[in-house]
Amino acid sequence: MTPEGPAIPADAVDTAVRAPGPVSPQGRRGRRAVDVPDLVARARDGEARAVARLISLVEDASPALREVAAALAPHTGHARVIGLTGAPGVGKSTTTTALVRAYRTRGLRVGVLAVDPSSPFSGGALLGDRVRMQDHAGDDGVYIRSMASRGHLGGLAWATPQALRVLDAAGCDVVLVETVGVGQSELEVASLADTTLVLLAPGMGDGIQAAKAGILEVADVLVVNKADRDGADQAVRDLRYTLSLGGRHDLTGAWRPPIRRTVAATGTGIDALVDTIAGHREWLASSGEGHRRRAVRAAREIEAIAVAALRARMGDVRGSAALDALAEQVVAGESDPFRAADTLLGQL
Ligand SMILES: Nc1nc2c(ncn2[C@@H]2O[C@H](COP(=O)(O)OP(=O)(O)O)[C@@H](O)[C@H]2O)c(=O)[nH]1
Ligand SMILES: [Mg+2]
Repeated sequence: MTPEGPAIPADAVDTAVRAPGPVSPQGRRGRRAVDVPDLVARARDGEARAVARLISLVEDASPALREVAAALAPHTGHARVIGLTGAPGVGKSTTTTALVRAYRTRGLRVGVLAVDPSSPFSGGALLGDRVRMQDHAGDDGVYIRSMASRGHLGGLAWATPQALRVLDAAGCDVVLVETVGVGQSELEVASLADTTLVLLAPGMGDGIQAAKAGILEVADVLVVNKADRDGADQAVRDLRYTLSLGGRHDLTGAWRPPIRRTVAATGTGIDALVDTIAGHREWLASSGEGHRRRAVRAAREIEAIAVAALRARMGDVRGSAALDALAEQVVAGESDPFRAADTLLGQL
């Protein structure tokens, strides 16, 4: 990570304008040249290894990234993206597992992106959760990927939308994105998802605390999980009260986030949750909000890529004669830094 922000390798965003550097054309890991159209075709046929390879390419910001993005684009826009966020331990992974089962029962193809370093999902396999996910092992209608490997939020913010595109193009009907609700990540998952589920559990931070954390603001559906435990009714009451205090949901015609109780560990309430998610999806379509969210999402992605490209070009400018000359003008009082910056931007 650079002081300016997430480190997006310059070759990922700016291959068209940069001369080939010391990096080998095969990529930083010295891999064989990538046959992108073949990979995309195989991923669309449901070949898990091709999906994995494509996600790795976008995650590692491979030089093939641009070609991958272009090849995927015509096949994207189908998957509905469901984000799950909440404090560690509330049951996000368990709920994700239960939702996978529910959607598979409905015959849908499901992708899972676990953007949570503590998640039991890893590399398409499950580490700590084998029993519950056993029924999905070897099921080619499910693709599970942990995004924890990059380790820092900036990298995940960059890689996650790209990984989503891969799963979308690979024919997933539903993509579940699990993000641990700390810091900025719940806001990021909300910006990625069509429908955001905020999970709470009795005794694990009540509704008011959640509101303080701003987490309710991003909720399309509130899930009180571990409803088998004492305090679930109180948690629901707290949430209702907090929601009644208003916020964005007060606007007429706005979606009012329903509160659902689940026992993810046993599957209780999961079918009702699936119905609620479907209801939200209908509202997204009828209100136009669904399209608006996707447009905002795309705009943010473009912005992030453009800013990274600009940074890469600034890197080339740093220490250049043109910048030195502008600096001398500012030192001499012949120019001011704003005018000089305009000049510099004009030269990029
Ligand atoms: N009693 C009870 N325990 C649950 C329920 N759902 C999950 N758990 C347990 O809570 C712990 C944390 O669950 P996990 O899904 O890993 O939470 P995450 O950190 O939010 O992903 C695990 O031990 C689960 O077995 C539930 O509905 N009831
Ligand atoms: Mg988890």
